[in-house]
Amino acid sequence: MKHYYHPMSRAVTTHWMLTELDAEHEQVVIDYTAGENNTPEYRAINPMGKIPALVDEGVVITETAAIVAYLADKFADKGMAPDVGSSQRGSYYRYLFYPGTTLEPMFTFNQLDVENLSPQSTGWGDLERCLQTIEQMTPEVDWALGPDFTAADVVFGGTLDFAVQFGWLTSPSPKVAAYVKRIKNRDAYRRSHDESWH
Ligand SMILES: N[C@@H](CCC(=O)N[C@@H](CS)C(=O)NCC(=O)O)C(=O)O
Repeated sequence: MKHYYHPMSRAVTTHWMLTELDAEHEQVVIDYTAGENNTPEYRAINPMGKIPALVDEGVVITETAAIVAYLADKFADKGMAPDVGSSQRGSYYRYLFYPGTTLEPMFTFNQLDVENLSPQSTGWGDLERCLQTIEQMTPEVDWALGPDFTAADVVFGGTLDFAVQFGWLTSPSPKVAAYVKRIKNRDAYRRSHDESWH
């Protein structure tokens, strides 16, 4: 597997997942600050010019959540995804999809301070609705799906961690702050993130 990565990017989340799994891979640093993501070679892998990307047996996987979910299934013996067909799998998908489809656009639009967006017609509603949902989805103790840490935490918890780190989420509730702290205390998190994140 080739993992296309940069330490100051969303690829830290996929790198963290690879570290949680102890998955053997080749790390290819793409310095997007120097335009290395815009070469024809890299655009052939991901026409979006975005990192992370994972190439496994000739198949390209892009999108952080898709890479994390793919790895959880590939290394199923590590127990980072609930069984297909189980009801927990439904909750799992919610944690996997919600951050990319709803939280990320909401945080982006919120930063841009765009006016006149109707929460009824935008898929991400608005900040207030998202904050209530984050609060409801954040576990009081342990992890998103219960006592076991799963890929749901890498995607959902990773997004909350990013949001706090980059000031998109300025006043996390005590419950959210405690969950992010539990995430940051994981050994694999600490091994995969620069000290400035710890
Ligand atoms: N939807 C993508 C977003 C990835 C993304 O935005 N990556 C940024 C770095 S965090 C990037 O590659 N930016 C370089 C560019 O767009 O030129 C995902 O979830 O993986």
